[in-house]
Amino acid sequence: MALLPILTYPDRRLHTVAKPVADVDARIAQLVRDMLDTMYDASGIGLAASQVDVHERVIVIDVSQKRNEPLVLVNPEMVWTSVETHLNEEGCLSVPGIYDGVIRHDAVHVHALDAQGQGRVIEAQELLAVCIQHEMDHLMGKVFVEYLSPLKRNRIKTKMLKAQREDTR
Ligand code: K1U
Ligand code: ZN
Repeated sequence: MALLPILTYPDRRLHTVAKPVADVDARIAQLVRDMLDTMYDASGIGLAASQVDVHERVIVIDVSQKRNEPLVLVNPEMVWTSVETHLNEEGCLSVPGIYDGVIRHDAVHVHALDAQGQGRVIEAQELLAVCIQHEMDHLMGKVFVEYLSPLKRNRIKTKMLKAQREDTR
């Protein structure tokens, strides 16, 4: 089992736009295994490759109660979003300890490849839909705090930097 270090906000590498995966090969299979290990170890429901400083379009998700239904999305493309939206409470493994409301589409449809390079269509609602939108934002270099007001975002930035300084003492 390999745990990958997770970048923490406001690390500028989190704002890198991820590139499409050219080949779903053994390197990607290993990255997916390591990302799943890292997500489960951190008690997250999702993780984007951008968060572990790999800037390629790879996401892992598991929103199941028993934490035994991993979903792997390589080169995901959002093909449909519902008109209906909701305010949802979100957290982020790159912004530990911060939770706030973000408006997301209630349902989304996504085309992606799985860890074997097979094409998949995912029709998602509720928490899975929220998580997919959050993770796809990471691939575009966007962290959920960027939806918050500049005042809140700056407070979060200051809090994160203080915590990081204290951690390195
Ligand atoms: O991308 C990440 O940093 C993972 C993130 C995913 C996510 C959580 C909540 C809403 C949208 C996306 C997390 O897993 S944060 C930790 C967590 O497990 C959690 C937090 C709030 C609600 C549900 C789960
Ligand atoms: Zn996140």
